[in-house]
Amino acid sequence: MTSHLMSEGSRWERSKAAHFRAQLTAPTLTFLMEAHNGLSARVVEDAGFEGIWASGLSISAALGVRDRNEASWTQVLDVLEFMADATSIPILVDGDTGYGDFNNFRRFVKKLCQRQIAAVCIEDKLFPKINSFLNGSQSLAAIEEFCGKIKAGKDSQTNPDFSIIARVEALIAGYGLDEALKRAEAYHAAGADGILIHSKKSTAEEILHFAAAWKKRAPLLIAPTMYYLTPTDHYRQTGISMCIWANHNLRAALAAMRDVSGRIYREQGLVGVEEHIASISDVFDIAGEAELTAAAKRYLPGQRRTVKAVVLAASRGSQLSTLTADRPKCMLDVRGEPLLRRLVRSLTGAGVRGVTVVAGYCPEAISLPEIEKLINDAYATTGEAASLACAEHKLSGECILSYGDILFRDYILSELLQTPGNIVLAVDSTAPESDVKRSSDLVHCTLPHSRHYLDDKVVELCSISTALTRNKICGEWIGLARLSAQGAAMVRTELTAMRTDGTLATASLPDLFNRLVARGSPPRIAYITGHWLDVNDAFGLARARNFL
Ligand code: SPV
Ligand code: MG
Repeated sequence: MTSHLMSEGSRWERSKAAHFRAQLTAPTLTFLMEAHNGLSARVVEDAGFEGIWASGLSISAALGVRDRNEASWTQVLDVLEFMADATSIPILVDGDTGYGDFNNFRRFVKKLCQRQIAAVCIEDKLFPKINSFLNGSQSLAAIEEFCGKIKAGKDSQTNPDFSIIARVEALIAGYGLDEALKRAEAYHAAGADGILIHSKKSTAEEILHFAAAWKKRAPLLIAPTMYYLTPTDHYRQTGISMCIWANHNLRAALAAMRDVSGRIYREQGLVGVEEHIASISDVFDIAGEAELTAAAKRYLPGQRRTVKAVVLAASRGSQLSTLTADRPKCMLDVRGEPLLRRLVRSLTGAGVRGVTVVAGYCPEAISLPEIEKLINDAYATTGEAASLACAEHKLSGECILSYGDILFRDYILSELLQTPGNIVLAVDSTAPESDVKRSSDLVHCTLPHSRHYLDDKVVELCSISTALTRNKICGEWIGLARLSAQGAAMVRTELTAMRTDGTLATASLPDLFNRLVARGSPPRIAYITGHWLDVNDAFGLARARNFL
């Protein structure tokens, strides 16, 4: 195949195979580490290895079958595809005996090239093979037949850099050095790119004798599973090209899984194992969540921002009487779900990531998996600004600020996210005509709501208070605000100033916004018309039930 006809995939295929071939023919010793699925392959690459041994024993064991060609070649191919997709280093596949005769092998080779596999190793035994360390018949293939298989493979590879390693099993089958050398010579002459000489002895003696007699006629590979005591430098000195650590990830995983399963079974709990196992975020990391986040920023316009949220949910809601005897009002049940869960779902549904809830009254009653909880211990004697100050370290970057007792239609949050400004307050302009509640955060703004769809005049806050003269009221703040990164910094600065001048403990969020107005940094207004509610009393709770 000429290079201009190669697909995008083929060019990458070629580079992994070329990398392997360069390692194979280099005068230095390269190490290949065993992997048996996408995860373990990624672990191998992350550890720093330059190549992977896709072990037949390990892949079989991970699939729950014996290393006797019980897994079909297409099943193995599927595993290899995951491994190749998960990594960028070359993979040498343990191809057993090639899954049949020369014809089966050449089809296998073509498929491996398509799957970006760099090289395959086939052993000179008979199908179905058995693992070299099992007692039982290790019948060798006829030399001529095996040479034909190697030739067929070399003639079929669609990537010129793909390598075929011939594995000599003469020592495993109990033949001597001469038979091993004769076979290696024949396989090399048939076109093998390298020779894997295998041994089940507990010392490296026969391997080192073979290497000395072989005299680097072709690259030599070994898998010192049984003769693991031999210092690695001996292989270097003997001119061995590749050393395969053949099954150690599978064995490590087996021991660890047994240990953790046994312990959880015995202890009927997770406390004992938690600190000994990988964290969930570790699992997300190795699966590549970070790459997806970065890609989403490139490709999804709606996800270019990372917006966090701080929800203030410290108060009991004393007007709710016994309903909040054992929980804060944000945890009141509204049609089968706590208010706060609905709020958090609205936030995450709009793309907000990282919701921090500041609790106070009955903090233990606030338990939602997708939030981070902070506690304002002094909630009984302090106000909203003090609760916000508990989450001060979260006020960096873009941030939604919300009361914990509100519900709103989703479009209101989208509207808020789209309104430019450093600090933007969602203000309901319908409230003054309907039911202005005693405790409402009423706002006076630079302009009333024009209600013209295309009106994009900038409206800013003049003042916010529970007591405004009627002619000044432009609406009610619904308890939802957006802070840009700069807005978050402004709020942090103001909280510090309030702490310094002693007003922080008792201040409300409206107090904070009024201070920003006084400083010449008034929050901006995003007008809305209804479609939200807050829960202050039993009436509010009933409205919440109807709202849904
Ligand atoms: C494998 O890893 O499947 C091998 C090497 O073939 S060994 O098990 O050591 O024979
Ligand atoms: Mg094998």
